[in-house]
Amino acid sequence: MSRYDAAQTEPKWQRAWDQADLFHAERSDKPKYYVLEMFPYPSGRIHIGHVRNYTMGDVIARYKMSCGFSVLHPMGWDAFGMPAENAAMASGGHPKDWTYNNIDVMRGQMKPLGLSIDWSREFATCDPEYYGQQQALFLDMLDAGLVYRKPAIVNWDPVDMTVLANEQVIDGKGWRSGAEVERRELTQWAFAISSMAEDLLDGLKGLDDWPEKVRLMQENWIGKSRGLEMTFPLTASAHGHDGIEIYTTRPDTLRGASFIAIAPEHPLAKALASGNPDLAAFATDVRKGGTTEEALEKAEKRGFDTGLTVDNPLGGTLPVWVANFVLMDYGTGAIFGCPAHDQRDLDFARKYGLSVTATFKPVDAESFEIGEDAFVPPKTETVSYLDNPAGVGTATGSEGIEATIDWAESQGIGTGKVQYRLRDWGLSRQRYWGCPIPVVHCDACGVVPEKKENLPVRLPDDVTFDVPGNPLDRHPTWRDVPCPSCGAAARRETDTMDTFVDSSWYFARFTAPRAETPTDIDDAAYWMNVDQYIGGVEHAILHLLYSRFFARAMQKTGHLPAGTEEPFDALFTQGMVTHAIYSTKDAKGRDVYHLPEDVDLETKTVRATGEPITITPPVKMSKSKKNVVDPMDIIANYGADTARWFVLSDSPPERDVEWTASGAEATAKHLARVHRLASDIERADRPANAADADLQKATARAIHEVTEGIEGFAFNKSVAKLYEFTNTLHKSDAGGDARRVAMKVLAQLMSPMTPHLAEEIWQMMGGEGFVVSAPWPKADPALLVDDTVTLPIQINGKKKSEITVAKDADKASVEALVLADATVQRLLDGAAPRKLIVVPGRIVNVVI
Ligand code: ANZ
Ligand code: ZN
Repeated sequence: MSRYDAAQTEPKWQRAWDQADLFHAERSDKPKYYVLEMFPYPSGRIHIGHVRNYTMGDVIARYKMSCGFSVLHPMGWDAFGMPAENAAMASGGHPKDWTYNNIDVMRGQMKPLGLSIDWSREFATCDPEYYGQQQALFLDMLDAGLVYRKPAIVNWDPVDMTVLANEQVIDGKGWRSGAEVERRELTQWAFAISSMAEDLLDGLKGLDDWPEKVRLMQENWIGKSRGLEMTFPLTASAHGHDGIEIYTTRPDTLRGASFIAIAPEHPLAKALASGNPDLAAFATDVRKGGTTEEALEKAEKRGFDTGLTVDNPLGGTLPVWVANFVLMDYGTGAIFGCPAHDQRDLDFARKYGLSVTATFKPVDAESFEIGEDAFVPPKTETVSYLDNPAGVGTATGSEGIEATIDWAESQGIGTGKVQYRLRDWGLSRQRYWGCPIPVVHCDACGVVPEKKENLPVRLPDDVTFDVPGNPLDRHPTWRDVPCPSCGAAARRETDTMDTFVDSSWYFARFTAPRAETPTDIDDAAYWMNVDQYIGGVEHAILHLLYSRFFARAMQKTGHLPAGTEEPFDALFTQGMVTHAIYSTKDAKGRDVYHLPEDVDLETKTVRATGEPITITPPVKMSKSKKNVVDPMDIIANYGADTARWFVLSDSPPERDVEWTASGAEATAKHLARVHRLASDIERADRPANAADADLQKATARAIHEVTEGIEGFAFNKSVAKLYEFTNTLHKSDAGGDARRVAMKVLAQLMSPMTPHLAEEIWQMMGGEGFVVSAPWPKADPALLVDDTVTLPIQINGKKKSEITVAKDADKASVEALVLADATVQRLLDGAAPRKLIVVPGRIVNVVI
């Protein structure tokens, strides 16, 4: 019998599956199952994280297929985005060529993994057939008021004269020009996602099969809070403003207010700046540094005293400042600062010498003073109010807030208001490689939607990237078109859509990828929702929130049937694949990293130079640390089944798994051993005997536990059980027939994880058809009943030990076993027990 040769076996079965068109998803009268892994960005090569992600999906898909479901398991490409444009800028090619080449390469790398994907449904989001339908969807959403135009702040690179994405702003500077980035106001398209904030929050409650942490992240992102809106009248009105409206979530700190701060873009600030060059200069200056949350968070607190004051309804006046940390697009763009209970306000107050007054203190504090740290207890904590306008004494923050809102409303100085952190989703991007926004700007008609029959609005191919900025802006024959409404000369919108749009509805498109409309409602009704969605936790906020918004929007515009507003029934976020880091130091003491294949782990040295290496504990694989393994190398060396089995073993799927060369080696050996065992069993012809029953029981247990592991997303447990069952089968003295039956079951149980080897063994054992098409084995419940029982041993009334005995063991043999128990022997210390009472099936009592 020849050795197991994955290199020859795996392609053979892949061809056979292809020829049988086994994974073609079809609507049928069978129950359906839709399993989806987050589709990849075509960066150029697949990495081991992809392998883990797709293998998990494949386990589910193959398992469900065997369980008799009509399975949809598609794959596509999240293909628009900046890296393609960057590559074009760096090496002169075209983003389209770069992208489609990468897709070809990655598809070619994915196929050898033997995934049960319906490749006939494949699409890339940069296919005009896809983005054309996205444009149709956009127009319907425009019609429904779900997308609109509004002024928005963007990162502006003053040297390259272009808008930058947040990730193109590095330390406040443009990534290409190195110029200090400014914030600029432009008119941008936005999806009205905040109008659905309450519904998006509410929907989270029903998502029982989502990780709790993801639901929490969504909840925090939506950020519902109740606060108070109130106006502080200006002591003397200025530029037509009589007062400043603020929003606060801590009205209970009103007595500690020491200043009013408004955003640099606040209408009052703008009006003041027009007559005050110093303020204008201040506003320009603080605009530098970009719009990223991180940049705003890190930026030093800076203010400009306007000299104006407001009257505080609680008495006295407060100065009005313009401050860089107040955002125009949140609340009212104005706040009152209470330094005692907000760190940001405290830093600001200390810097500019503003007063600090506490409004509450810890309940047990005798003396209380604010130093460098603001006192910011959670709202649920009980505090002692020092001076609350509503007369609150000792209460939780939430109680204090509610009471103060009620009081403010009764006094007519403010109104309670629910506020969400969630902003509308700005989708305009000033770049080429994205889905064109299908509208035309006409001087006479304004913004005119492109006619649906003219979709897709295709990206022009003849563009160059030798000058910064968006090539669509300088492409006259593409840009200049007649107005679809009046026919006058007009201009196409040259902004394209945020690539998050592309990934917000692809799961729906997979249900009818060639439809002439965004979806086919019957197909969507059959296949939706996604039963199991699998992906990285890095997409736990935006991608999932946007998809949930799109599902609702698509329902409103008739593209999805009822019941799909939560499109992902179950979500699983898998852990990463990690690897140790190997490094040495160069002459200057800097770290030099080495690829795993370049080091000898036995001598802990670099192969080429013999230098000793330092080994740093495993972390996420990254090219910069060279702690990477290429899945293609693994497949070339050991085969896909080894890679698949390894990434599922050892760690629970939600945790990180450490890739080691020795682990891969051991996996390959194990799989070869399973194959050898199958060869032995194929030939062996031992007669039926007493060991058959034990093997049958072990088989039933294996079916039960492997199935439980798959159903419960604990693939590592299934893998562990399969190791154990293989050993049992290896050692079993059962007859040839019993062993063949057990081996067939082993092949079936391994099939979701190592499909190629499983097909091979299934065939050797004379299985009919493909193992993946064979019905999933069922464990005979009678064989699962445990026929042993564990009895506690009480000594003088206290439980001291326990024994496991056969259920039908007689009293005498139980007594003998009790007396042989190590703990009992130690406590008896050679003496005989005064009494020994066995209650069969329940307990053993010993009196000494
Ligand atoms: C007074 C106050 C006192 C505040 C205190 C906090 C602590 P959340 O809860 O996240 O919604 N705020 C309001 N609008 C803002 C804006 N446009 N830019 C920057 N900050 C703004 O945050 C609401 C709190 O953030 C509000 O409550 C306000 O400061 C600030 F001891 O008002 B607070
Ligand atoms: Zn017109």
